[in-house]
Amino acid sequence: MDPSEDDSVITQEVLEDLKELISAQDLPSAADNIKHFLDQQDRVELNIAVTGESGSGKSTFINAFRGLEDDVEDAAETGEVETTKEPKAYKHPKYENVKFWDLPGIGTLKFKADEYLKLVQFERFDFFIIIASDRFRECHANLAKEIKRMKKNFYFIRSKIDSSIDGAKRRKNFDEKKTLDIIREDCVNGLREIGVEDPVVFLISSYHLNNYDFNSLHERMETELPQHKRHVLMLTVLNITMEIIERKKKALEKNISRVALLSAGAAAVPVPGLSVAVDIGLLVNETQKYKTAFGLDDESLQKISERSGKSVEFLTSVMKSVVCEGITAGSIILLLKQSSLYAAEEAVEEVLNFIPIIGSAVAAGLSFVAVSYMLKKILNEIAEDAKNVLLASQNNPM
Ligand SMILES: Nc1nc2c(ncn2[C@@H]2O[C@H](COP(=O)(O)OP(=O)(O)OP(=O)(O)O)[C@@H](O)[C@H]2O)c(=O)[nH]1
Ligand SMILES: [Mg+2]
Repeated sequence: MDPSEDDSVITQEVLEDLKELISAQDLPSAADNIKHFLDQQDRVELNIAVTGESGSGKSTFINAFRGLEDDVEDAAETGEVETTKEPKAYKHPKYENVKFWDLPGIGTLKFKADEYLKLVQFERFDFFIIIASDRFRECHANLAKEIKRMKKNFYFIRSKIDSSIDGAKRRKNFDEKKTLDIIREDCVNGLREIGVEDPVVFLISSYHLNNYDFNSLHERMETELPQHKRHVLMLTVLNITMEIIERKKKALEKNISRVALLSAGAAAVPVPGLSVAVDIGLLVNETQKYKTAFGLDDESLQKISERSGKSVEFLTSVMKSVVCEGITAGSIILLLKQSSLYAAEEAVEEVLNFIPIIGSAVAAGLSFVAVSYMLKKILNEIAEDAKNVLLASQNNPM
């Protein structure tokens, strides 16, 4: 979609948001509460346990999820021989509160499932990922049963799907869909037998996360997490499919009303030449967050380049958003100038009904509308660029 088509930023939804954010408070108290909410959101922790038999691909999956190659510093060690003997936490490179816990392989332990879970201190995990690289076995059943008994959630992954497909290709009458169905059925039946209702099995290749079921796995994790943890899981995922980019955009969009109101709060400074007063630093920061979340910062582009074999210059050549060149107070003011032109009088008036502060009301109303408009436009453009970069990394020649 062309971002300019989406001018009507003051939708009913935004007004409802605003009503709720302000409720009976004055602007400074509402801004304080929002600041608290956003600070908390940045500090939310997520602890994801990855378990399964030794050699099933746990460490490789953790690296792939974090967008790291297996052989870089900070990557979880992987290999043909047993490598993970103690629970070890790996932080997400951009969101350090998100930790992936690489647990020892279940097959080699002499412990029973309940002892194993106690040993790894299961309470600290938000949920488990059980990885199986072959048939569904008793050790998977025991572990799944025990995790359920401990009232924790788990997701069952059948890994190394790329090599299963390669193997099946050698047979006559190879049919990819049939092969995948058979693999899935085996695990689904195993889980059903131990009493899991509607079992779901995710077929994954850590070498090609954008294929098979990674997207649905991530979507499912997101919907099943408590509300306050969803945002951070959404931010951490790599932009490897169009669906993920869209979901990420929706998650960031939810904060726009809050950030717009906060920017019109205590730290608002009048912008010369405009009848708005905003906290420019906050807006620079928020825009930078979009860029990082969509993997358009220098470091992420470098990694995409290494993974795809396409040069950084080629990847940046498909980016069109003005903020991709660099985000400064000056560039934000320029965008704000354009956005305040779009701030229709009726919209400002509607907003004013909710911002009951005499004196600065008009400026606050106008600022809210202009900032909301600007952030939405930037977010749309950056998400479009993320899609362009994704396509460029997959298809185009160098
Ligand atoms: N083809 C293919 N190979 C994989 C995949 N994931 C892992 N492997 C390979 O499987 C082997 C074991 O992977 P690891 O990630 O070390 O397995 P692990 O479960 O962490 O093993 P332990 O730490 O010993 O319990 C390595 O040689 C990986 O390269 C995958 O998606 N596809
Ligand atoms: Mg390992």
